[in-house]
Amino acid sequence: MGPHRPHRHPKERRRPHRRPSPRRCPRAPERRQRPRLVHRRLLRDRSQMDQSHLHYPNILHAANLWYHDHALGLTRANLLAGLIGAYNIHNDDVETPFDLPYDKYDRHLIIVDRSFNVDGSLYMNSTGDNPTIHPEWQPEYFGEAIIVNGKAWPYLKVKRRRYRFRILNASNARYLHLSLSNGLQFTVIGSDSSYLNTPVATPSVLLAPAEISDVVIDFSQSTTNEIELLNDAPYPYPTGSPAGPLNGKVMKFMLAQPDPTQRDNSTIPLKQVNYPLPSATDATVTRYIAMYEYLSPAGLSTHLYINGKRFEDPATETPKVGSIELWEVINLTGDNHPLHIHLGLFQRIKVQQLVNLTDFQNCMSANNDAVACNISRYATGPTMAVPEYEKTWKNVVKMEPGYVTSVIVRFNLVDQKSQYPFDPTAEPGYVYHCHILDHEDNAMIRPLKMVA
Ligand SMILES: [Cu+2]
Repeated sequence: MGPHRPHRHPKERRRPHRRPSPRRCPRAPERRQRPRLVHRRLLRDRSQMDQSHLHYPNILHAANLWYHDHALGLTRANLLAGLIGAYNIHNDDVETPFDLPYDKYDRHLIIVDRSFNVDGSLYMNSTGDNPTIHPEWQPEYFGEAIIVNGKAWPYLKVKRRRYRFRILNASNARYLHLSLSNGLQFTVIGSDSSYLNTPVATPSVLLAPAEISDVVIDFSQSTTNEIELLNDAPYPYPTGSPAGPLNGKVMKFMLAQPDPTQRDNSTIPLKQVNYPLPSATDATVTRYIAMYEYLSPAGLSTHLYINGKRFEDPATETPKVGSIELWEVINLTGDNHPLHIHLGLFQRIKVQQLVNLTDFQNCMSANNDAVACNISRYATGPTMAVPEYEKTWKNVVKMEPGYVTSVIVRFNLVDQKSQYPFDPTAEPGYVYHCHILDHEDNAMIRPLKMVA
């Protein structure tokens, strides 16, 4: 959940300034009722370094988050360069009784894929697939090496006990389907934004870009001295190239010899939190959100839009503060997209395949209206189960290609069912977007305007 910048068109950003200054920040709107989340200040004395102050009231429930740059049209390059960080909200009252592994047994694993030049500098191809349309944009960045916490294919020495790992997929476009080479299970205790009501044991987790899995691994159960963390997600997901020998390996755990004197007092609580379950009957508004990808005559991607609209077109998603909505997300593209909604928290309740997809795509391309195109006639295919480890309030949710994904979106505080302690209707407002950074930049992103 990044800080929100005033809306600007990508092209505007590339227009050379008369007095170029890489440190220049946009001025903040006047300080009145606007959320403290976006409070910033620009020092006017150019001889000093410009500063920006962001105030986070941390009123969210206990949560695994991250923060990153969000420059419009340039997010993919800025995050690739490393402008990212993990961010936890901790609640002693809720979490201390859990007795989960803590301190040095509670680790962040921030996973990205990157390519490098021979001198070790980061490599990003800047030649566009359709250079006559866009000189430098490619639909997805995939790196050759897998990097964890800044190191390529690192190892971590661990004791034979429980560890907690907060695993973030901060890749631009790569999905990660993670498993352990000796078959050891993950016990998933939380996702991006929220604990699960009940922990879930699973041999693998699938993380789209920006998703987080909060897991416990019990190395005392290992029958081997080394365990590799593996990835077998195709790229692009789900029908791209299979992961190979380089990007199929993530890192290695090297286990210490058993030590009978060592005690592990940590636990995994059977019951964690008690957040409300998602229900379509709570929703007061239904929205249809269609994802489109546009191709050149040669079949190469030129850009992607949500609802066939540009980012700078007026906001069409205007939820009421405190409300709960049902969003029917219709993925008409060939790839999975991780949808991220700023401010709102959401989860999938149904993932249903579209039948006669080409007919429906043709109608949507011509009319861009799910109701007029009679979506209920097409949303009748088999359903796909939502993994148990994702059944909580999240800020990023995967959208299957050729499916309608029904999500319940909350615009209030999940744990208290109360409204925000700031005015979310204030400018500059919010956005929702695909969290494949290359898609978000061109231009799978739309404004989200909260109303009273
Ligand atoms: Cu996307």
